[in-house]
Amino acid sequence: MDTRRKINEKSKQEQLDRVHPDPEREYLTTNQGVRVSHTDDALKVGERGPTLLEDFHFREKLTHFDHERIPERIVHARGSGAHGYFQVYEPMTEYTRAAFLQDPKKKTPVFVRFSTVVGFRGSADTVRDVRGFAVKFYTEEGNYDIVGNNMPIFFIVDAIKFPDLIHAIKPEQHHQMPQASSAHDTFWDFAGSLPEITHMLMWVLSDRAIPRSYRMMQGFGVNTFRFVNAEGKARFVKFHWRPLLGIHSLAWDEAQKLAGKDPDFNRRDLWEAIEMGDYPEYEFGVQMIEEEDEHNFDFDILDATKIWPEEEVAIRWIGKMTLNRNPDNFFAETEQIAFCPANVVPGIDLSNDPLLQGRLFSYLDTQLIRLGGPNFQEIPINRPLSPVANNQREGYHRTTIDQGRVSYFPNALGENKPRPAPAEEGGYVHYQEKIEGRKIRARSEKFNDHFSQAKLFWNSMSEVEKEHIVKAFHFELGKVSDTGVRSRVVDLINNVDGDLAIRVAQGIGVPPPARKGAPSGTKKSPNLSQETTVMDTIKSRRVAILAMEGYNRDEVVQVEQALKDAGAHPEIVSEFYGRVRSADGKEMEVDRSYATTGSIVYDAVYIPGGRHAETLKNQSYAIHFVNEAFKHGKPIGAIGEGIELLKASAIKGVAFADTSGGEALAEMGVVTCGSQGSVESFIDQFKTAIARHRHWDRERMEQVPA
Ligand code: HDD
Repeated sequence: MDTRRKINEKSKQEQLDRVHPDPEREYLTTNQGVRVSHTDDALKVGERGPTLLEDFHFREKLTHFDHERIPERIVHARGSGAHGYFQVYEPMTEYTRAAFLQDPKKKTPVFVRFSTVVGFRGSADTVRDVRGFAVKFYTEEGNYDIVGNNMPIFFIVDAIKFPDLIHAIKPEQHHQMPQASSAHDTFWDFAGSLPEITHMLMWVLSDRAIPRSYRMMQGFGVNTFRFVNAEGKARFVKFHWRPLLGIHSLAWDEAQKLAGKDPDFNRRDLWEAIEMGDYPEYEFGVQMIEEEDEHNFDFDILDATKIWPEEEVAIRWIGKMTLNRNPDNFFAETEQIAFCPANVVPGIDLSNDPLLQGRLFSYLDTQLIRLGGPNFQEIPINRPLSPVANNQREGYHRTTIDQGRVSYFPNALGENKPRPAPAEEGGYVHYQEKIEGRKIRARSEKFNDHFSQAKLFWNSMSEVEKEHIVKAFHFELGKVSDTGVRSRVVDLINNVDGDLAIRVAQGIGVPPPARKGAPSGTKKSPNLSQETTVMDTIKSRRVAILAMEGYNRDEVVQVEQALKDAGAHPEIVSEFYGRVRSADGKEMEVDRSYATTGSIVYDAVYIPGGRHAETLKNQSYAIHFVNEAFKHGKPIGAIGEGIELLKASAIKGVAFADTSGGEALAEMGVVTCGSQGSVESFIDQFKTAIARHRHWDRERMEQVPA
C-alpha cells in the first residue's frame, strides 16, 4: 500500500500559510504579546534626561534589530526566488522510480533561487558572472534539489580546489576590490595557471554571462547523477532546463550601465513578470548514458569541465516547470532556503564526479553556520512536505516538540518506531556500485584534455558571439595590472585557437604568443550558440513609446494594442510624469519620465508619428535614447514624422525610406513606415524585429556614439 502523503501544486503554500502571523494585527505588541502604548520615545528620566534600562520595549526592539543580519552565502549571496510547480510529460518508470517523475497529472511544488556567484548580497544583478539556478522539489518522497548553474560545466574538476577558485575570484583580500567582478589580477593569475579552467573561461566570457532575464537563460545540473529504476538498473544522467522564451543576453555596455541605473534589473524582471502573469516556464531535459557506455566517449563522463555534446548524447525533454508566485517575504523564503546536492530521493543517485563528491559535504556544512545550527531544515521554506521522523534531537532553534521518552533505535518502549523503511515502502537504497582501487590523490588521465571542448565551444559561436568573447577578454584582462598575468592567459587560450589569442593580445598590450596556436578546427555543436534559440515570440518584451505633446493618438493606440495582443508590455515614456496630450487633444497617462528610465531597461523603442517629432528631435534625451538603443542592437520602430527623430540621431549610413518599403532597414531591426506605408505591415515587421531580440551586427557601426 502506498502510504505516502498526496501532494499537489498548493501543498507547499498551505504548509507555509500555517506560519503566517496572526491575522489580528490591530495593535503593536512586544514579542511577549503585550500591547505597546507608545513607540516614538524611549522611557527617560524627565523629558531631556537619560534613557532607562528598565524600558523593556526599547531594549527588545533594539536588540532584535541588532541581530537582524545573518551571514550571507559565501558564494551565490545575491539571489532572487520564486515558487512554482513541476509536471512530467510522461511516466519515466523505465528509467527512474522517483515518484515525482511518474504521473503527468501530478504537480510537484518547487521553489527556485537564481543568483550571481561572486558579488555580495547587495551587488548588481547584471555583472559578468555565472548564474545559479537552484531548484527545490517538494516531493512526496522528500525534498529533491537540483543545485545548478546557467552554464553546463564548471571551472575546476575536483572540489578540493573550490576554496582557491573562490578566493581568487572574490574581491582581493587586502583592499576588498573589485565587487562582483572577475576582472582583476588574482582571478586571472589563478586562471592562467590552471589549464582545466579553459573551457569554462570560454563560457564565462560569452554572452551567457550577461543574461537578459532569469526567464531567458538555461539551467544545468552540471554534475553527473544517476537515474535508478525500480529493478535497480542505473543510468548516468545530466540535467537541463531550457526557457520557453529562448536564451537571450544583454549587451556588455548595457549590462554595465544597468548595474548603475537599476542594480536590481534581473530581480525586478522576475518579480514583475510573475506579478503580471508572465509566468516563467522551463522544460526539463535529461541526457542518459548506459552504464556499459561509461568509457565510450573521448571525455570522462565524470568530468564537470566537460559537456556531453548533444550530437553524441541526445537530450530528452521530459517535463516542464512553471514559476507562478512571488515569495511573501524575501528573508524568510529566498534568503533562508538551503539547497544541497545531496538532497536526493529514491530513483535519483549520485556519481563519483569528484566535484560533486565535495559538494555533497560543503552545502550542509555551510548551512550550519549561515542558518545558525543543525535545525535549519525546520525553517518553513526548508521543511519537506513528507513527514520527518527520526531520533535527531535538540540543538539551537529547535522548534519541533518531540513527545514521549524514546529518542533512539532500536527500541521496545516505542514499538520500535520510527523504523527503517524497505525499498518497497520508499526507503532510500544507495545504488550498489562496485568499486575497487587504491587510495590516491590523483585523477584519471582522461580528465586532462582541457582544450577540445573549449575549441568546440569557440567554433560553435557565430562571428558576433566570437567578437563579444574577444571584447570580454579585452575588458577582463585589460583590468589586470600585471602584464605577466595577461600574457599567461593569452598563452593559455592560444591552445584553443591561435587567432583568438592574437585578437585578445592585440587589445591588451601584450605580444602575441611566440608560436601561433593551431586553429580550433571545424567541429561544431550548433546549440551552443544562442543564434539557434527561440526567436518567434515577443511575449513579455518591454517596448518604450516615446511621446511628447502632439503624437498621433490613433496610431499609438493601434500599435500599442497589437503589441499587447502579442504579449509585450509597451510603456509611454515622456519628459514628465502626468498626462501627455495628442495631436487631437486627447490625453494618455505617462508610464515613465525621462528622469526615471532609459533605453537600457527596454527591449525595443517605437517613435510614433505626429508633430511631437519636432520636439523630440531637439531633445538630447530622446536622441540619446535612440542612439543607445541602436548601439545595443535593439529593434527601433518609427512611423511618419517619428522618422525625423531617427534622422536627428547618429544613425548614419542608414537610408530612411519614405514609403512602406524599408526592407533593408527592417533587416537591421530598424522598422519605418513613411506617409504611404501601412501601419499593419509596420506592426508585423516590428514584431518580427522584436522577436529576433537583438540585431548585433549594428554594434559594429562605430559612428553611433552611445
Ligand atoms: Fe555551489 C551555493 C551551484 C560547485 C559550495 N552553489 C551554490 C548555489 C548554487 C550553486 C546555484 C546557490 C544555492 C542557493 O541559491 O542557495 N556550485 C553550484 C554548481 C557547482 C557548484 C552548479 C558545480 C557543479 N559549490 C560548488 C563546489 C563547492 C560549492 C565545488 C564546494 C566544494 N555552493 C557551495 C557552498 C554554497 C554554494 C559554499 C554557498 C551557499 C550555499 O552553498 O548554500 O556550499
